[in-house]
Amino acid sequence: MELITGLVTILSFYILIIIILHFSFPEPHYDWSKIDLENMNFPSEFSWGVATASHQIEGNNTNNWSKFENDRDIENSGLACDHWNRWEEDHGLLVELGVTSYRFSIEWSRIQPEKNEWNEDAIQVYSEMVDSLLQKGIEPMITLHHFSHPVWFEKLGGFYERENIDYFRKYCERIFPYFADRVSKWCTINEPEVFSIMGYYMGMFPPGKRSVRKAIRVMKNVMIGHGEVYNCLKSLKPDSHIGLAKNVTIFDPYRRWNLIHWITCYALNYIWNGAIISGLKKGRMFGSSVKAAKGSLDFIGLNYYTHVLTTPFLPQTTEVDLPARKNQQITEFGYPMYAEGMARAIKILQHLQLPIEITENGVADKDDNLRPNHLKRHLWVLSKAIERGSEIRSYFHWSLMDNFEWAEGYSLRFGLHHVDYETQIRTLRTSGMDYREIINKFRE
Ligand code: IFM
Repeated sequence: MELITGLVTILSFYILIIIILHFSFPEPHYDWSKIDLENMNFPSEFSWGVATASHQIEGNNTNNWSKFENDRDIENSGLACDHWNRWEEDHGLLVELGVTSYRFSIEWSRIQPEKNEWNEDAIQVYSEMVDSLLQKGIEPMITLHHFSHPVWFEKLGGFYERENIDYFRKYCERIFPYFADRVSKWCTINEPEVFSIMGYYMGMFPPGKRSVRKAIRVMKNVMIGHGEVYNCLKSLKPDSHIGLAKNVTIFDPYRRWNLIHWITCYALNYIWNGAIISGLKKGRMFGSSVKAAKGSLDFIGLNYYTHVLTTPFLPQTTEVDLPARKNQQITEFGYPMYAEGMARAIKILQHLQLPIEITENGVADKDDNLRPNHLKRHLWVLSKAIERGSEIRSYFHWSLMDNFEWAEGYSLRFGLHHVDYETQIRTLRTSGMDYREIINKFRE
């Protein structure tokens, strides 16, 4: 009898916890068939953009990534979109889309190919890019580190070694003055959590390590690096707007009645999102100090793609389909389309009490079947968040054109423009035309 009473008490307690969790952390799914996607509104000063990154489009880079591509049996980025030679033509694509801003990254390995070698010609090319954008009325946003860096820096241990942060800061300090009079928006680091976890835990990015301890150490160092660069650049030009691009992935328990799934969800959310937010807010992550990162932002960039349904048996690679809810559409990256999550990601970042820039959002979809709807759903969610009072200043679609998708190579196509890699011909997709129409409707 006592055993039964005990079991009933435990069960009731378990059910109570699950009920509390279920209602405290809902996982909304809209009935999109009842939503009028035309019903959106954006303020006239809202900034409309697209985003790219140097290693994914420029071609012929020699950096930690090209080395990794050669060392591992993965697709080579090679000529990519040959953007280094075709950037003027590509700026024409921006004009055709009607965007008002463009986020791109400067390739550290082009500027400082060796520890003691600086390439002024490369700086000049980026400088001409900035001029060309400004002449076209397009505001540049520059990312200083988007997954790639010089081979010499990687050989020294990259961000794994705390003392190497100095090299990154000195590099940023050196190039910033070339642009600071013309560029006011900067992202120091793109997706610190993706960079650390993919490179040091999943082993799918360079340097291909598989250790939780190493991933956490790198994440902390990257955040210290971000903070130091922020402080340094702000001292050079206090009115610049400097932030970082945070990939916010939403985590939901796969089975909402399973406490283990909730616990996994909580842990992953802390590792992926919470630790970085805590570093930026309190100067602490994973129980240790990252003091330089505290308060080191003028805006927070949001890169939003999906939600992950958690179980303790999560895949150790991105090359599999992740679990999804019934009726969810699965993107070619293997994760579901979940526009509702963008509102949740915005809420998470609001803890920082800063303006938000949507620095990335897009979908891998080679035939453009999903992208038009994907784009409109996310913009609709964004428009509602703005209506509710969120301070969101921009939207940068990922990406201007198909490009080298890191570990997935050229198999995934994220572009508003299709790229024929044989001929390098770019062709605007239907989703690109839709985006152009939306921009046109709301642009000042
Ligand atoms: O292509 C990447 C980008 O470099 C960083 N954010 C996610 C994109 C799509 O996977």
